[in-house]
Amino acid sequence: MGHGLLKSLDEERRERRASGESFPAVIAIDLRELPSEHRALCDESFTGDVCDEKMLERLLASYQIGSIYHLAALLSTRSEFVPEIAHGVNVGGTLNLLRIAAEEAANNGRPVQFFFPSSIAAYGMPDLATKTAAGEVGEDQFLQPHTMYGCNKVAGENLGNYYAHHYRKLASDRMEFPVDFRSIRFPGIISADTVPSGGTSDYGPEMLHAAARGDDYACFVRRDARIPFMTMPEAIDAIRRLMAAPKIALSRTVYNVQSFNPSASEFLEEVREHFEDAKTEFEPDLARQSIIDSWPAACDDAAARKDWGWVPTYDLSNAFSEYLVPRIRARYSE
Ligand code: AKB
Repeated sequence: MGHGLLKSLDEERRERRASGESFPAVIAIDLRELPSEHRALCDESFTGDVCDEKMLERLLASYQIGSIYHLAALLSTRSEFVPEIAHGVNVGGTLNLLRIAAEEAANNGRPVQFFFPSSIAAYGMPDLATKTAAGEVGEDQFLQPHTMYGCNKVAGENLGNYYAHHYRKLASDRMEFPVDFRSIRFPGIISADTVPSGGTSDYGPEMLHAAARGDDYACFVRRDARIPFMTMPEAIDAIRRLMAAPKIALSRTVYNVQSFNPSASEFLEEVREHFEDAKTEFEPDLARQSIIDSWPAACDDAAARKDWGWVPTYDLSNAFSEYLVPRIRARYSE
């Protein structure tokens, strides 16, 4: 997601600057040094850890910050092996950045925009019958997550809402609304360019990329497993669209989006439309399957459509034919 966002910001940055307009500097921070092609997409890049408060304070002292896009996280599967570490990164890191945003806003006298990628992991469907009956789940339903990652995402959303509306409520020198917090609960995301790791929705992209490579794939969910997905370009477009929306148009701080929600076997059928020899077998991992069963089959994204013009670019079929398969074939033919 970080690479896709840098690419999108860079496109606008070059366009605006070429026409003589100003565009804020883009500063990227990652745990590991950015590859050279990513460094070319931003004005400066640093290696650093969102849990390192001293590093963040040094950054605060070096730049005037207008917007923060906070993408650092341990995903759902990895977090279940190290839940306390996940809490430290996913919530501690988020809190550090929210504090930076609020202090910067107070320094400059204007709110700092803050994008927080939440997740369908924030939901906790109590059982399969309820999941099936619930259909499209709204943003304020079933918010009892079954994973540490989901708990962290709900905590991040609530912290963002606090910094946006209630920060230092009793302090006489408080600033009203220092952080313009905006969040999207992302479904599973499928990229043609990268294969994710550490997530539980990874079975979709893993299945597709394995088929494209001609590799065997043991799918760790049941054939009937169903959650919402979208493509990476749609996720990046949704972030940019939400962050560009006038604040007055936004009725909430956290939004659902989704593009398609196939079962795992429907997903495999689509894969085999393009890679007919795909050697995929279903070998459910019951523990990971229980995470998928706790996530909604579909999300109601009416608020995002109404408030800031979210519309999916693809359905399942044209996501494969127009984006995923052409890009993946090119990637594996290199
Ligand atoms: C995961 O699977 O953990 C993530 C997510 C759905 O937020 N991709």
